[in-house]
Amino acid sequence: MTTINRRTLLASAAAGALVATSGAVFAADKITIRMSGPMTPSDARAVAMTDVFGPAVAGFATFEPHWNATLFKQGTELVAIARGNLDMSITSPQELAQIIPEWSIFTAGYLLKDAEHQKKVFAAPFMDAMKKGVEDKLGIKLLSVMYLGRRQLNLRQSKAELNVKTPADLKGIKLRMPGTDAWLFLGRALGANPVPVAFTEVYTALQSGAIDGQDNPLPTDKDSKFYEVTKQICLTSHLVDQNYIAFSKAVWDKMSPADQATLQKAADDAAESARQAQLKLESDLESFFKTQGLDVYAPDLEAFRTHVQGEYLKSDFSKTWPKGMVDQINAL
Ligand code: KDO
Repeated sequence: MTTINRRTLLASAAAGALVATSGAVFAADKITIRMSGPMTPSDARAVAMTDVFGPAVAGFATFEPHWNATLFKQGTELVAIARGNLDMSITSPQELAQIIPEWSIFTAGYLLKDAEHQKKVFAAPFMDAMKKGVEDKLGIKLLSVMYLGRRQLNLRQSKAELNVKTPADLKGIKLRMPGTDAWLFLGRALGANPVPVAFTEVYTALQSGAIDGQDNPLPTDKDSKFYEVTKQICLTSHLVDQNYIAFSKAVWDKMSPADQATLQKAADDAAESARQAQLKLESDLESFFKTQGLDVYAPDLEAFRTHVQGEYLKSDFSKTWPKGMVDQINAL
């Protein structure tokens, strides 16, 4: 697992900003938009990008997606866009927080409430300065928010072997988290021993026992077949997880206003389509996992919420959050 250090990221992003030319290839009248992400092609977000976004921009662009992190490793896409080597990705607040610490506000457990709340927060005026910061520092436009789902614990042990009621029950559990500081902190705040592993390696790590478990929303557990190599899902709902459709500002600035409007709408429509698909999957999947022999149950949610929120409030992360923003988020 490559550990990404904030100084390295900032340095390479700044260098990239100086030399940033368009990563997109401008043909006579069409551009090629290259996108990279770690999700599988059957993930609802990937399906929406392929079926909704691609056709909607086809009048002026060829959409060229690369799934399963085949073009860029998970977590390296932002710098690739900043350097002009990539045009688009689906990024996360955890990745943004590596470079711009205030984004860690959206990595805090038990803050956002649901998919609707996510949408309202993303559109709120107090987000303008946050988005502008990403444009100025990285040359990246965050076009739309994508709902990944409520993250749940998914462990190799059965409930009979490990009945998770409170964070104390996770002591010593090797919980895979993506390899950024904010993700690892979330793992610790849950009471576990976080281990950084790239998304594309998770299935094998569960299978071999290198890790005891991982956390992801139910649609991801199904799509990436984690249920084949685990025995329980504990419904902690500890993070209403969001991703953002990230687009190169250098490419955007070369487009006509009409094409910009079409691309913006395509991103919003793809995000909405994926959101509806994820929500439906989330409500259907509990029974599917039970039929696959997994224990699916809720822990003491109040114990998790109190513990996790307490850990964040006393952490260094919360010191970087824009003043008053937690209240503004809660008020929506
Ligand atoms: C993961 O690595 O667990 C994660 O769910 C983190 C998300 O922010 C996002 O990167 C996601 O992976 C990928 O899009 C793959 O689904």
